Amino acid sequence: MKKGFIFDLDGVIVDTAKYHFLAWQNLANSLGISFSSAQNEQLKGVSRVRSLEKILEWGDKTISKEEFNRLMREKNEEYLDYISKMDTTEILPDVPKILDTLISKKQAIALGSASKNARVILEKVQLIDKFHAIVDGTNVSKAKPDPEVFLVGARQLNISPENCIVFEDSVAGIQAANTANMISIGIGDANTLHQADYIFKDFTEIKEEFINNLVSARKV
Ligand code: B16
Ligand code: MG
Repeated sequence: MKKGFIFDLDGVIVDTAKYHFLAWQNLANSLGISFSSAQNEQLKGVSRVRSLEKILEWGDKTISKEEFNRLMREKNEEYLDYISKMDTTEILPDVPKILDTLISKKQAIALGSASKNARVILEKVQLIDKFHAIVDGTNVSKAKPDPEVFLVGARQLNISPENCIVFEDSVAGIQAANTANMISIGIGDANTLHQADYIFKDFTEIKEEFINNLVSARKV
């Protein structure tokens, strides 16, 4: 049976959260706002606009629309500078292995990310050719936990949502997959991702038998 396997990017394929953190932290500090790694956790899977809104809320700051746009641009320029130096060593453990396993089983593979920089990152880590569809922050208007990004992914793969499986590291992403009526697989901390149908610390914990079961399973 052909299923649709949809992968989040940041936190699932690569750890770009560390670069978002550095860039947001510089921006926050320039405004006199402190920004911790715990706050950065809360920005995972959140769009760029909403991330800046949250930082300003935390710092109790109001700024003009022009300054907001300038800060967004500067943050992204710094982030792009970090990701321009990325290479295949930044791929998270066993990601190429699972992609190749799915390809060998003739499964459909999509990316479902909030990032507008997703294509550049996939090119830098040389994984772009493994994906049959790429849905990112440039294709969708509603942020996770809205299911739009995954539903568009399913449509592009031409697979019905209940035959799709989502790999996600964020709570909002798991909620989006569940709302889309897809099988949700949390990659990361079991307590944080308890709403997922299945949870693994990382892809090294996923055995081929599990993949085989997914290929033949239906969401109940
Ligand atoms: P950009 P994901 C998300 O990626 C990140 O987790 C989140 O921290 C970031 O703000 C968002 O992409 C937008 O990224 O500024 O590059 O458009 O986890 O959905 O792959
Ligand atoms: Mg993520």
